[in-house]
Amino acid sequence: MNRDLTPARICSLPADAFYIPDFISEEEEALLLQKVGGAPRPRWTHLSRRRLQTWPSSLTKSNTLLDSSLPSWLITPIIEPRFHALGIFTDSPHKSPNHVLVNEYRPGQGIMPHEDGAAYYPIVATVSLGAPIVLDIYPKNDPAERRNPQFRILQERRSLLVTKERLYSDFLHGIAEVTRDEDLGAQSICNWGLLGDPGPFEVGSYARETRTSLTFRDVLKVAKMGKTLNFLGGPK
Ligand SMILES: O=C(O)CCC(=O)C(=O)O
Repeated sequence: MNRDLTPARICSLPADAFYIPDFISEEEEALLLQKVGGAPRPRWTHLSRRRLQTWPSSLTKSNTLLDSSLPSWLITPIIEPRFHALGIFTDSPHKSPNHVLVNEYRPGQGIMPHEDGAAYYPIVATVSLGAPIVLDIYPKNDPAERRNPQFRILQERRSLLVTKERLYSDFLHGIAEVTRDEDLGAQSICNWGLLGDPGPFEVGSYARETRTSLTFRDVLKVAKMGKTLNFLGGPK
């Protein structure tokens, strides 16, 4: 896998991370933002520092996904044809993502350093919409280092970031709760050489605007509905 992703590899990171600017077009971005914005209100979970949609549904307490399709707007054109053409989920058990989290961050919002954990196959593909944001990467086993990220990845709007393997399992990731991302440049941003247009960031900072992410994952445990009904005492 990843033959076509080789030029997108973020070489200064431990295996493996890939960054592709302009992964989707402006029209596709506008349509995706319209679909996210048009989702019924109960789809949103309001957290203290961001809001979230979970597609097709939240996992059960035992980290199981009840088998159900993703909506078509999350499949085409991102998963099919682009992820499949790049072979992004070729090694994962279901050969395709079956779960998507939609996170929306307003200026000043973020997400604490965390790991995605054992519910998922260790690969995450993130499409950024609306505005850029910096993702911070921290070593997992060194709490003293939590204040200073070891690596910083700048995600432009419409870009794709794929993180997997060691970067998934041995590091934490988070987004700072700031209204400006600062200290930007070739020395501090590990994918600087892969940016589609570094121009707007060359002044060294930018003001945050509302940024939405679509994070595609493969949940390992999937329960077929029939089995779930049996479990719930439904028809045998
Ligand atoms: O919005 C992002 O890019 C990161 C989201 C994230 O860390 C997560 O969903 O676990």
